[in-house]
Amino acid sequence: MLDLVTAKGLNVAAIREDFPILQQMVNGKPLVYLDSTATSQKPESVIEALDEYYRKYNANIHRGVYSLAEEATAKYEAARKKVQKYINAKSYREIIFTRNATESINLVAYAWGRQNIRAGDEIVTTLLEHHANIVPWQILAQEKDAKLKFIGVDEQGRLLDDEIENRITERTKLVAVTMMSNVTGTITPIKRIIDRAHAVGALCLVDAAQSVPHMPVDVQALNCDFLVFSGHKMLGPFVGVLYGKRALLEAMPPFLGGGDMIREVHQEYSKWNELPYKFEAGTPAIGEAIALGVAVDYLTALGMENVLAHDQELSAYALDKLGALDGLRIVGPQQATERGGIVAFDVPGVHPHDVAQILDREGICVRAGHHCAMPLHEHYGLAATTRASFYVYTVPEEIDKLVDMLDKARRIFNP
Ligand code: 7TS
Repeated sequence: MLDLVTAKGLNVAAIREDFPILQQMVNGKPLVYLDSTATSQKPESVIEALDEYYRKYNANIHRGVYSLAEEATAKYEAARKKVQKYINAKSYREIIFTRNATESINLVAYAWGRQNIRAGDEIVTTLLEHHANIVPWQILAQEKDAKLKFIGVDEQGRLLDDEIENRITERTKLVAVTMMSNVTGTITPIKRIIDRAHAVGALCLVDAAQSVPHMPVDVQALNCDFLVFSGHKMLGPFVGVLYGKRALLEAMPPFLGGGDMIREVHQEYSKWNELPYKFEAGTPAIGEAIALGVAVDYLTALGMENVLAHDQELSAYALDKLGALDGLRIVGPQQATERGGIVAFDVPGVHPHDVAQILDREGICVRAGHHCAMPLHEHYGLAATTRASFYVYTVPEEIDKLVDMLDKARRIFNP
């Protein structure tokens, strides 16, 4: 086996060998997958882990006393500890498996929000957010007669410093903010925002759906109160994670009621299970969580500093090449060091869906639309953009193919 990392960083040629999907042709052309922001591809080891669970020890957890169930339980709990270590949480009890980042945010909005938000309170979010980090707060604010406020962005998609200061006030109870935008790729000044939230006595929830897969994240260093992400964006299967500080999770009522989240059930009342099980009602995605542990192993072997450096190198390359195309408008920071491996743009005179369709004929996968960030697109006066995004298996030649085809598309539509 070739080394996945060398002194120069990621050995992308070797990494690509681990991803079976990348070996195929699409529409007669080699697959060029530039949509890892939506979901990442999976290495052989992750696919094998999922396959092995279903073939060899498929059983429900936490109940059986037979060997198969014990093996499934041990591996599920071992995966939790891998995730704990990966984000440097203090305790495995602070790691809750959910369906995805969206469900993790809703868990906090329902369980913490309904207990703690009152009329007149303020929740602060930003214009960079994915709908998953806006809509649950809108629903909560409407229900409680609270107010949802937005921190704005400058022309390069960076959060406005003065609004970080003056939108977060004594009335703020929660700040819900992304660590990396899924449209502009902006890396936000997350530590400063968390500190500002704490200075006014508010809590901070970090949407790490794009950052945990692409850069080092340490929840103790950040001192965030909640942090959410999705396994499927970080080489793993469809399972999500909620991190929460233990004292907060202990004080919160359950989100969903059912099996596994209880200690005792009587006709009149129930007693809740200890953490993290209090928030894992019903049978969880067992094989998926186990395979997420294997994805964490893979990313850890690569080194998250190396992953970020690779993404930013590709971003710099893409900004340079795309920037040379006449009239093309790139949204987000001009400096690759201020963003991750995500580049969204507008090709004047060509609808993003047409762009994506033309690219698809060449085997190139990009996203077209508002990327579940309508407020940001509205702010920029754009109905939609085309988005290319990169990950550990992306090579510069794929960006060259994208740029060549965009140039052709531009000339077809604007003769
Ligand atoms: N937060 C951010 C920043 C995201 O990018 C996404 C998904 C979510 C939350 C929600 O994650 P989920 O796993 O619960 O769906 N982003 C995208 C995207 O950009 N294209 O498809 C999904």
